[in-house]
Amino acid sequence: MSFRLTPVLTATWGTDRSWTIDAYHQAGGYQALRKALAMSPDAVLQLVKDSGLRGRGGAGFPTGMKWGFIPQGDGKPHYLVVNADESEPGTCKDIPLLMATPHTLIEGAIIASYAIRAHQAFIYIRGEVVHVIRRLLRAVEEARAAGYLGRDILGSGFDLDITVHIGAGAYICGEETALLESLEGYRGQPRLRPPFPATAGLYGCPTVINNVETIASVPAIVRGGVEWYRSMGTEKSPGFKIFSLSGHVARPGQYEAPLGITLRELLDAAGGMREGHELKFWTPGGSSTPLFTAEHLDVPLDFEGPPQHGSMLGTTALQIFDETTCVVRAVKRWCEFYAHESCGKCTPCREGTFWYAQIFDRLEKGLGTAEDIETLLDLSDNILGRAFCALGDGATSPVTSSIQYFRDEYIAHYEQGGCPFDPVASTVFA
Ligand code: L3W
Repeated sequence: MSFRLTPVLTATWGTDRSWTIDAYHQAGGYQALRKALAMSPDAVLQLVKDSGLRGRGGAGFPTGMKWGFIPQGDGKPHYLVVNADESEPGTCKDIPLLMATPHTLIEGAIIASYAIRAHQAFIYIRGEVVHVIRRLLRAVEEARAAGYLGRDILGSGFDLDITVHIGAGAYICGEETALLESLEGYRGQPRLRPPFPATAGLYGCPTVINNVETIASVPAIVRGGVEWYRSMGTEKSPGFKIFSLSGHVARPGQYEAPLGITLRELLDAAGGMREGHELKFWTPGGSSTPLFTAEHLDVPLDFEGPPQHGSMLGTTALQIFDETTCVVRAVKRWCEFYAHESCGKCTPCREGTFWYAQIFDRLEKGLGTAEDIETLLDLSDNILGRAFCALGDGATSPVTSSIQYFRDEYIAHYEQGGCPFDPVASTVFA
């Protein structure tokens, strides 16, 4: 079922020692770097702009435009920061990429740094993934030993070093400005934007922050060219993307496909729902995007999103749930996550996510009331657009969309005095 799959980033996953520099060289690795260093930094930037590559961290912001915001000739140091703090619920693409082919990220980071004229890059990686950190550190050492990092890279006159910085396991540090605070040694809490990092980022200097998958896509674009890249995906969301399917599917895993593919097609590739079960609801991009149902099976998965949601594609973490799942319990778990991970800086998010968790707990225990649904919607109105960063907004997505599609299930919780799914749900969520 590979008719719509486009393995580029994932092409060598599962092959013998794919993470080593030797295997990466054999697959054509670091040729893009040679090509890029033979171009001017501005030409590399223009190529990425023309490709239409969009950020893979959740917002889909045009990568070339972001790089183009970095002022040139300003006399300040410029920095590249790679956001490897993957922690959005269901999101599991960056960590496997770093395990399988860390050199793709390193090569992309060198090319990106060259384009924005940065001489220091940081990879901010979450602290829990010790095995990934070890592999990444080893790969950076290999790249340095091969002359791809350090002074006068491949005789080009360009100097760059990469520092791997290990975070301490806070979801908020995936928010770009909280990440910068953490990198500078402060408590990870978001900064007010503007100024955006592109003008005042790390240590107040112009900084590009991109997700792992965004930067890892760059070498293929440099090698393959704009036309090749744009031959995949849609006009406004070109190229390929790793879609992570988890939950009640026959073959969960990573499926690299053109943007604009649908869940129906991805499910075909993944062997369908687990046997004997039906799709009930799913997340198109982690828990911070609105839930979808079976009626959205043919929605193109691109960054435009369906107009009725004004939604983003998020991190393409497709969590698939069948009819055995209690939607209220699933949303409760996400709300507990947001309440736990809220940094507490702003009241709407700190208090709102705490209230969410309390109300869902009541509903699940059979202590809910008829007012709870309206209270949840009212709370959502007071968080959305009023929180300091995207964490609060994201928390409202599963709440409001689940009430939109499954209001009856909420009503059943307080009318029947508890979770109608309890006997099954206790095994599903064990
Ligand atoms: C300069 C301007 N730069 C925007 C830059 C900005 C940022 C990028 C996108 O949140 C979403 C969030 C989560 N001058 C600029 C500018 N920029 N205007 O463009 O910015 P923005 O504000 O649209 O989004 P964001 O703050 O980066 C990201 C959602 O992703 N999400 C969660 C993802 C979680 C992970 C993870 O665990 N790894 O990725 C899932 O949906 O809710 O809405 O760089 O500086 N005028």
